[in-house]
Amino acid sequence: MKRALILVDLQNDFVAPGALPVPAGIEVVAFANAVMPNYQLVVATQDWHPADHLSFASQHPELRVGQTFLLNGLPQIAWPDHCVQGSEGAKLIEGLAQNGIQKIFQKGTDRELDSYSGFFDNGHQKETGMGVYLTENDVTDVDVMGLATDYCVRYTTLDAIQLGFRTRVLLRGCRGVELAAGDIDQALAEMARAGVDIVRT
Ligand code: VGL
Ligand code: ZN
Repeated sequence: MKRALILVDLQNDFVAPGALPVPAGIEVVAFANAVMPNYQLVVATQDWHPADHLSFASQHPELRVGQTFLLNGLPQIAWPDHCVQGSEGAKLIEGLAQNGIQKIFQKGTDRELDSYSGFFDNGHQKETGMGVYLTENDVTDVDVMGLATDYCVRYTTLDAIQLGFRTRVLLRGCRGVELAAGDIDQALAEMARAGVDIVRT
C-alpha cells in the first residue's frame, strides 16, 4: 500500500482577496503543511485557464456570475475570471510548503472545457496525466484535500474512486464555495455514496 496526498487548487484566487475566494479557504494551508510530511508522495493540482476561458462569465455578455449555462453540452457555472495562466491569482499560495510537492498537474487549460477534477476535464475527454503518474509511482491510496469541497475536491475524489484508488477526503483540509446553501453537505453525501471515506479528524 502506498498513499499519496493530493492538494487541490491551493491557489491565490481561491482565497481572499482573490478572484473566486472560498470562505475561510486560507485556513487549510497550515493543515496542508502539517500533514505533507506524513506522505511518501505529494502532488498538487492547479487551475490554469487561458484568459478567454469559456467558464468565465466575462466571455458571455448575456450571463452573470453564478448563472448556469451549457458549455459544449455540459452544465456549466459562469465564474468570475480566475486562475489565468501566468497571473498572480493562479500561483500556489505563498505560505504553502511547495518544496514538499513532487509534481503539479494543471487543468482547465482548454478554452472550451472546464475541469474541476484533477484527473479529467468535466466531459472526461482529456486526462491531466495525474492518474498515470500516481499509478506509475505505485500509489494505491489517495488522501484529497483543498479547495473547493463542492467543486474541485468533489470531482477529484469521484474520479479517484473511479480509477480504482482507495480514496479519503480530509475535511479539515477542505473549504467549500456553497453557492447555494447545502452544497457542501450534498457534495460530501455524493462522495460517501461513491465510496470515498470522509475523514473528519
Ligand atoms: C474551482 C470553480 C472554478 C475549484 C475551479 O477549484 O473548486 N471552482 N474553477
Ligand atoms: Zn476554474
